[in-house]
Amino acid sequence: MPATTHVRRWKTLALTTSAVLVGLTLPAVTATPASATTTSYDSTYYKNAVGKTGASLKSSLHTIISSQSKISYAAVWNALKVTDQDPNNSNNVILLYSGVSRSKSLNGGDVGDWNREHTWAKSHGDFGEVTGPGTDLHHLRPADVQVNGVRGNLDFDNGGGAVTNGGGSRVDSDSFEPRDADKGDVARMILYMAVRYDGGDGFADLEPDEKVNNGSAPYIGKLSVLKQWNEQDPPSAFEEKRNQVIYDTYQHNRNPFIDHPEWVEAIW
Ligand SMILES: [Ca+2]
Ligand SMILES: [Ca+2]
Repeated sequence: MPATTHVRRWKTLALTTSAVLVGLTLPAVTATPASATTTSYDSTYYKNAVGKTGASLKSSLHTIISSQSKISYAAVWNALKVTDQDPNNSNNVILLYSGVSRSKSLNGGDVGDWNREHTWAKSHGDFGEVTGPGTDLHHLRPADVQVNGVRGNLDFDNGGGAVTNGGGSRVDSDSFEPRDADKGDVARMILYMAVRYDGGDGFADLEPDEKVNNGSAPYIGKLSVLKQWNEQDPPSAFEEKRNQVIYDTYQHNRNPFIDHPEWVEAIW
């Protein structure tokens, strides 16, 4: 799909309002140029990236998002209780892959608990749990202990059998498919990691590729599927709020693909 489908709702409303005010016919959304995707950060946070494409855009975004605060792995527990709070129940968090709402107090390692899922599996590049990619909230999510175990370090692809209590997620011998509502989230988290970590800070250069069975290589596949998922499941209010909380409270950097999902196609 073209990037023009990603026009923000408020932008469409603004067009509607101005069109009504001057008595003109509302322009079709499909006629809006791709550059119409705008955020309030374009003239500030993203000012050195706006207008670029390809390797130049990726490089600019790397520089921008690498300026950040970092937290310890122990501190991730409490951070996730804020970033992933259930909008309808402040005692709970929403779990990745299953969509289940579960008590914040059930964080741990037992059956029925939730734990800290590394969407970019930590073995792919072997960055572990030291402060760095292993503690980067932009790809860490609460997940059910057992569902997290099923995902393991699998690459992402379509297909497989239903994951038990997985909310519609699927798994086979070499890949994991999140439920539909998490597909775009996963794609944007993986691609954030690829841009953020380029090998210059003592950690591996993380990159997406077209394979499954990447094992311990610093790659995650499949890129073509992640690109589809980014289009299929655009950023939700939950995902945008999470990005904002990480920016405001914890790391002071943003996931550019939540703000500008069309930048996925502009780079890859
Ligand atoms: Ca989503
Ligand atoms: Ca990289």
